[in-house]
Order: sequence, then C-alpha cells, then structure tokens
Amino acid sequence: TPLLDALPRLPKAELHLHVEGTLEPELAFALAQRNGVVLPYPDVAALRAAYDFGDLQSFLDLYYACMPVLRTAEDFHDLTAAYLERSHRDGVAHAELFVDLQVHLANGIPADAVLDGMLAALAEARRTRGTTGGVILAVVRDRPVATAHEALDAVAHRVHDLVGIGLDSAEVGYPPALFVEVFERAAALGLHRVAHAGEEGPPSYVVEAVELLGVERVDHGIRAVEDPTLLALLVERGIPLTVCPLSNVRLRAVPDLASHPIRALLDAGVAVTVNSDDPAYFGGYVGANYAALVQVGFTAPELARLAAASVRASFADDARKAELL
Ligand code: ES4
Ligand code: ZN
Repeated sequence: TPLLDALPRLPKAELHLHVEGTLEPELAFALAQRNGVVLPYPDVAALRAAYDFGDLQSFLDLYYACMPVLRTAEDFHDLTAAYLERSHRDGVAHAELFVDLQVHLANGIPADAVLDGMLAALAEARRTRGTTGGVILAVVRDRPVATAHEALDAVAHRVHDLVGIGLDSAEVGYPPALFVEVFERAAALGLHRVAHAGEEGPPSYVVEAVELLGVERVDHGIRAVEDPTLLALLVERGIPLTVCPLSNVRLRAVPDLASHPIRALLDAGVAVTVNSDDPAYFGGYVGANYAALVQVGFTAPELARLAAASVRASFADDARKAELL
C-alpha cells in the first residue's frame, strides 16, 4: 500500500533499542564459532524455535544466554554495524543504543572493547549514511547495585563517549528508588537519564523514575495509562514514552495490538514514540512496528507525527533535530 511504501522515507529516531537484542540467530552462531563459545542450542532453527515468550523473564533468560558470544571489539562493531545498516532501510536517521555493560563486564569483557566496537560502527554509519546517535549505558536492575557503580567506574575515563544512562532488565521487585545514587552520579557526569518503567511494573515505578531518578524519557511506560494523575504529570512535564508495540505483544505485556494503550496515551496528550526494543527477538525492526500500527488504524499523518515526535524526543542536538523535522 502507498502508506506502507512511504514509511521508510519518514526520517525517524530509534530511542529504545538494546544492541544485544539485535543479535540475529545467524550472527549468534557465527560469533560463537569465531570465539569458540558454545550456545545452549544446537543450531539456528532450534534457537529461533525458542523465541516463544510467556513474559519478560522468559525472554531475558534467552537473551542473556546468547550474550557470551559477544567478546571482542570486532564483535560489538559487527553487531552494531548490522543493526545500523538494517535500520537505515527503515528510515532511522538517529539511533540511541542501550548496552548492558554490567553483563559484559561480568563475562570478562573490558568496557573499552564494548565501547570501541560500538563507537566505530556509529562513526562509520555517520560517515557513509549520515546517521547520528550514541550509546546509553543500561543499568541491569536485577544485578547488585554495586555492579552498576562498577560499570560507571569502568567508563568514567571516557564518559563523553556515552549519551546517557538507562535502567533495564527484570522490572518487578527492582523499583527505580534502588538506583537514586547511581543516577545522581550519572547526572553529575553530564549524562542524560532514561529508565524502563511501567512495562510489567506498576505505574508507581513510572512515578519513581520521574520523581526520584529525574528521567527525561520513560522506556515503555505503557502502564501509566492506568493512572490519570501520572498521565497528567507526563503531559505537564513533556516526558516522552518510548513505546515498543511488537515487544509488548511478544512478551504479553498486552494481549494484542488492538488493545495496546498507545492510542489512549496519545489521546491523553502524552508524547509517544515508536521503537523496536529487541528486534531480532520480537519479529521486526522499527519499520515493522510502525507498520503494525497501520493494522490497528493509524493513518499516514499519525505515523508522520510519531516519527517527528521521535526526533524531538531524541538527545540529538537542535541543529540535527531541525534537519530531520
Ligand atoms: C528488555 Cl523488553 C526489555 N525489558 C526490559 N529489559 C530489557 N533488556 C532487553 N530487553
Ligand atoms: Zn527495552
């Protein structure tokens, strides 16, 4: 359809993307072989067959099981480069990528290997295609808080190579309040602040992310729809949500696309953006997430507004935003 044909030409920013979630099964096995690492699945078909998730935790178990194949700067480069090439075809002109540095440090990988690899791929994408973007250090909330500080220690000598700090992984039982000091430290280092909240966790976690961590965006945030006072707060402060429709369906945060709260959030006046989260695992890159909204009645002007909202919600500088708007 003409609507779908025009989608890739809308300049968009991808603001909720876990670089490890772009690890396609074929690349996972290629890296396993290159590094002499054994995956807990015999082949690509068996790994893909395991992509049948009941909730966030069942996905995270598989996602973390694949991570040990990532070992060298070259691995992080190849992973990031493949994502940037793929997302360029969906019209992604600016990409802010989460990385679970604590997990790689625990696997014995130096922080510099992770960042050198990712930044080399970002620099190449900027040179060859004009794509801008950066790296967000995602704090893995179900690991000890001390390891989050260790991750900050490991990047402190090159903090200008990061755009921000985030908070991800298993949400329920790990409220934002646990990370106030980590986020204060990151803010003092000049980092932007975002956090996953209200994916599986209650609206009160979204409130904590805003009021206690000082986040400038909320990742997912879909359960904010349950709390009118919180919706008013997000609108009043202009705090955008990075919504990931296909992720929410695959992890059963919502029963189906038709009942996804994205429409209700927009109607409430919240700044909503569309993103892919872990596209290798959830059945589509950002273009597929926009296309899924067409299935539930979104129109061409609405998709254009969502794309523009993603640019405005990004941490790109004002000159770059103006180019893309
Ligand atoms: C994630 Cl979908 C999702 N939620 C929370 N943490 C994550 N890490 C990677 N994907
Ligand atoms: Zn996420």
